Amino acid sequence: MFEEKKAEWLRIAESLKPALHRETVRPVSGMPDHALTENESIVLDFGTHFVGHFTLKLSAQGSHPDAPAWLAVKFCENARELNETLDGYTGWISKGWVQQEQAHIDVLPAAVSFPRRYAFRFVKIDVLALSSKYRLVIEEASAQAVTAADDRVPAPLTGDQRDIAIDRVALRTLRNCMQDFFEDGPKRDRRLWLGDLRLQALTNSVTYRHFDLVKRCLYLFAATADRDGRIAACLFTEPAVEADDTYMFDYSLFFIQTLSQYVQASGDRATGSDLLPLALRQLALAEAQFDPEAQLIRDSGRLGWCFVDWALPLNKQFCAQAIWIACAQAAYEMQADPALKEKIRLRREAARKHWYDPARRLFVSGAQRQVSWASQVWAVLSGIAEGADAAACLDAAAACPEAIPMVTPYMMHHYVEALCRVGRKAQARQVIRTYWGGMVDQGADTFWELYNPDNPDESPYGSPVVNSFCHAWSCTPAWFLRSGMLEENA
Ligand code: RAM
Repeated sequence: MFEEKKAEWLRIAESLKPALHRETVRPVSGMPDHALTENESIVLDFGTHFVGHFTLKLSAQGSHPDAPAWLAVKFCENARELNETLDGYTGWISKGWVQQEQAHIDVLPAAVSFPRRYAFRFVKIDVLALSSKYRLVIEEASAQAVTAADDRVPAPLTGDQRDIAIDRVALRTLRNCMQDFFEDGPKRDRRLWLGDLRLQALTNSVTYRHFDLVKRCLYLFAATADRDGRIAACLFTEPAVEADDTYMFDYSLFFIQTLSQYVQASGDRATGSDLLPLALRQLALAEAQFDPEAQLIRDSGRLGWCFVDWALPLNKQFCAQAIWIACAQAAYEMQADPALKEKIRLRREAARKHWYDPARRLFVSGAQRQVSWASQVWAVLSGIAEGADAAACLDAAAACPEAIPMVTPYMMHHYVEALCRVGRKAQARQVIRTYWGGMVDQGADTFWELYNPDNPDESPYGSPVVNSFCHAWSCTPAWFLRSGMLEENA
């Protein structure tokens, strides 16, 4: 399916590969004022978060170097990482992501270019070995910082100082994830994920307005759909464009919303019509997950079958139904199909009937009738919760201590959107100031993948050492603050 289109879709995607803006940046502090001896350590501070390639210019002082200089170099997105170690790491994702290098420099003076592209503010250099006959001079440290974003495009935000500070960090987050495509995080996974793209595209539409980059990403997903037309949750572009073999119920469906938002924001109807059949195919494929009699989605025990949030105990059944409804609604708005409208109505009704707990005024999920914040948020965003029940279910989650909490800024984005939807604009603004503002208070230059104010070690991977601290899906305060969403009359 769509096989005959894919070569052309890939050609379009590749023709939109962006030219990167390059800038040479240097540390604002930490450059040593003396020659280093063995076992000394320094920390270079570049003043804010950058993504780029790092070079050291080194020379020797004393006798002619009679042994290599051996350095350990660690790149850290925030100060906390400076003291983290990989000793005893037992997490389930690769520790290969951690940005640590070792270099042996046989001949001095030398210009040493480090092999990877790094995401960092701080660079820690440990002198592991020299010899007693010479000392090491760091003549220069610099990085070639890269981004596809044009910093001149976003208008400055005016108004409240805390909002301005949050917006600045949100912009930096998005900008540093804008590379050859919209990466989820420039430290990890450096990949194009659909759930992240959707929120990046939204924020991009009111900030950098790099619509060609969004278009490129939509076509990358289109070109890598499988033989059934199913869109992968994420894809790689190196060494060649290829879908990951990870499929998530919600991420495939979000192709529809991402396409519809892109067409609305950019006015590019041609892309809308070109990709609409593939977008609608995601709805058709989702049918296999439904019980057609009950109009209810079947639950699945497969870990990660539907993402929603990184709260591991979260039951996804209710949210999956709600996300299907929200995406079907977006499809209906692109192409009014009465049969789809009726299906949406039936599925909203079925969800209310099976999962609403009228005594507690909230929605439950799964065989265990689990209560979570995520279910209430998606009940609102999908229109399953109607009228006064919508705000009431959000309040009910707050009043229910056993409700599974939200752990990612990604999920918090949906919560803020739900608050706006029920007219709680002041509360939505407050959540942004407290939650994202909480990261700013802790010195964030870019927003993090995970943030649980009650647990600084929150990580679904087994250790925060592999967490990403510049993560695409956290950039949406700039969208809330700039789109007018938070205005009382919007
Ligand atoms: C993680 C990444 C990515 C996200 C997926 C579901 O691997 O943080 O951003 O979209 O999970």
